[in-house]
Amino acid sequence: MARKKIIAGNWKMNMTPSEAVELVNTLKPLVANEEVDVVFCVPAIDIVPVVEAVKGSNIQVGAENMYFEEKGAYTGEISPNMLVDAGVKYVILGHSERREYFGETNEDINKKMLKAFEHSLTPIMCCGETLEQREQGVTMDFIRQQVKVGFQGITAEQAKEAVIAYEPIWAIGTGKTATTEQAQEVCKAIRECIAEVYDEATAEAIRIQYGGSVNAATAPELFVQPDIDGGLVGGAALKPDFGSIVNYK
Ligand code: G2H
Repeated sequence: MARKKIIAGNWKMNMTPSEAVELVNTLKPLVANEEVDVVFCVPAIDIVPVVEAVKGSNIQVGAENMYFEEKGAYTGEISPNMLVDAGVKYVILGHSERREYFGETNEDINKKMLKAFEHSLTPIMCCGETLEQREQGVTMDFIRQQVKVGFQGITAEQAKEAVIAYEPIWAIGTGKTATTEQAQEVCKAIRECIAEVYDEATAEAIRIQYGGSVNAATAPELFVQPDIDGGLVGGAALKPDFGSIVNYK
C-alpha cells in the first residue's frame, strides 16, 4: 500500500499564543488537503490554543519535544500524558537543535521514543549529519547509529507507525537544501537500515521525511522521490508558502 505523505511544520521557538492562532487561521484554508497528513508542531505554550483553533480542519497538532518521565520534580519539562490530554498526536524527538543546544543523546531520544509509543503519540524522530561528517564520508554510519539506538526496544508494529525526519544539519535554516539526489539517497539508506533492524514490511510502512530549508520551490521534486514521504518544514511553515508546500503536486 502506498504510504500517505506527511507534511509537518516545525514552528521552533516562534509565535506567541495569539500569533499562533492568527497563523492557524491564515493557513487553515491553504492546507486543506486530505490527501496528505498535515501536522503543526508548535511551542508548548501554543498547544492549547492551536488545538482549539484547528478544530474542524484536517490539521493535527504536534509538540516539538517532551520528557520521558510521567510526572514529578522535573522543572520546566512536559510529560507525554500532558500532551495527550491537550489533544496532541505527534511529537518531534531528537531535533538536531535539541541535540546540539540541550545535549540530548541517542539514549535520551530512545527513552522518549519508548514513552511516546506507550502513550500512543506518534514520534517524528530526527536524524542527520553535520557538514564535516558528510565530507568525511561517514554520513550513513552516523545516521544508522542514530536510528538503531533511537529505535531500541520499539516493536515492528510500533515502528511501522513512526516517522523519521532526515535533516542534514548543514541544510537547516541555511537556505541550502540538500539536492534531491542527496535527500533520496539517504532516505533510501534509512529505509534499508529499518529493513535490517526489523523487516521489509516495516521498512515499506515507515514514513521518512526530508527536512532542511524546504520551500515551495523545492518541495515538489523532493516529495515525489520514492523514499521521501513528505517533509519537516521550519521557516516556510510560518508563511502562506506552507499552503503551496502541502499542495506540492
Ligand atoms: C530543519 C527545518 C525544520 P528549516 O530544522 O525542522 O527547518 O526548514 O527552517 O531548515
